[in-house]
Amino acid sequence: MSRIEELASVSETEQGLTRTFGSGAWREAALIIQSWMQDAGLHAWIDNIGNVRGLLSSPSPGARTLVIASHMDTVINAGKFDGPLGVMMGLDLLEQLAHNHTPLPFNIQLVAFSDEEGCRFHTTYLGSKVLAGSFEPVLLEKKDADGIPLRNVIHANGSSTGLLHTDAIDAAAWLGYFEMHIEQGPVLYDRDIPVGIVKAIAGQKKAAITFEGIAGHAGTVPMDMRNDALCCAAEFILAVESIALQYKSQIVATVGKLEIANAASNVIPGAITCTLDLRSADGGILSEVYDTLQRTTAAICGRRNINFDWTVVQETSPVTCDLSLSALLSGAVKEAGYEPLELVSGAGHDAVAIAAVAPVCMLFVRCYKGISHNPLENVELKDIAAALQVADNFLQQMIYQHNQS
Ligand code: HGY
Ligand code: MN
Ligand code: MN
Repeated sequence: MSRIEELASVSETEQGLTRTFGSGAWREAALIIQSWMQDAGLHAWIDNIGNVRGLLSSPSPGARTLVIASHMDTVINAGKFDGPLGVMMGLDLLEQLAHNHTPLPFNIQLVAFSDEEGCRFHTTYLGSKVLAGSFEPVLLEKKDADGIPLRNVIHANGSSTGLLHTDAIDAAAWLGYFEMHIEQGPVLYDRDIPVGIVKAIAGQKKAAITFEGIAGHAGTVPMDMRNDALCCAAEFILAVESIALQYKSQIVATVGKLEIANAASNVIPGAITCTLDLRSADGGILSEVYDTLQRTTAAICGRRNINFDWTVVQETSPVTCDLSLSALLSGAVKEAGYEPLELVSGAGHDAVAIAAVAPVCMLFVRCYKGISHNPLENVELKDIAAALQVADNFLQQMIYQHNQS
């Protein structure tokens, strides 16, 4: 918990916690985490995408690798547990294994991923994509709000974009992936259970939409002669809400960012850019709602004589967690004396990127009222202890099973 508090003080903003890819605070946090890994007896390094990596090696030649990970970057004005909690709990587990000199039948690598949230370059999983070997070089051209390409930020941190491919773990070398993370939802809190097993992670479709109208004088243009881009965007946003509501709990839809170009109180907005974030555990519903929204947007803009541009930012299919790892995790939950409750994650996680190359499993930890992406995010120490007990049971079971095979 003291490490969580220390990391929470490493922010690029005076007030609150914001730590985005490549910032000074992000670099400082990486070095702190690396030093903690070294003190715990792990071989630790920072790779070319900024992941902090700590390795406990098995004496067995050709041993495969179990990765225990979460992320060290945050959203804007974040809570202090989303990401860092999973890394710090993994550090505790490996610290114990190193301290006890537990002979490992497989390698265990702890990873603090450099960019899960994607707040700076609007594309998530940069760190986990490098580890999975699925990082697309075209991402290096992505620019932040100041027009700085990702490539430049990587170089400015002393890393080489040409070596990113060497930071991947070969597909054949993966044994599995285990992530501990706060639930970021209210189910565990409402059910009064400290931990949950993730059975699937929702798919996502993200888009950036620009509405082009005609800027004008707020005092002189009659209402029926306007091409007001903001009124058009407002109708779009309410359509997003009403269409998603028709699917009840099967989908969530959010317009989280909206920017008015050249905003002024006496100017009719001429250009608007906003984001769309659609999530569903059902890939069919996700596509159906996405297509409906595209058609609806065209109809609204047609009626209002507004041009629009729709750019896909990210699409990830729903991910199902590995059944045998999840069964082991479920046994570990029962062994710790808790009800093994399975949950679908509406939030995305680095496990999504890793699922392409390895079996993944996730353990959720209860958080206060499910609040997250908010400074009020909180986790009780007793729930961290419960989750660590479960995770230790899980690891001991994996070690036992591999020693038997
Ligand atoms: O947006 C998400 O689902 C995660 O917090 N990156
Ligand atoms: Mn997270
Ligand atoms: Mn998050």
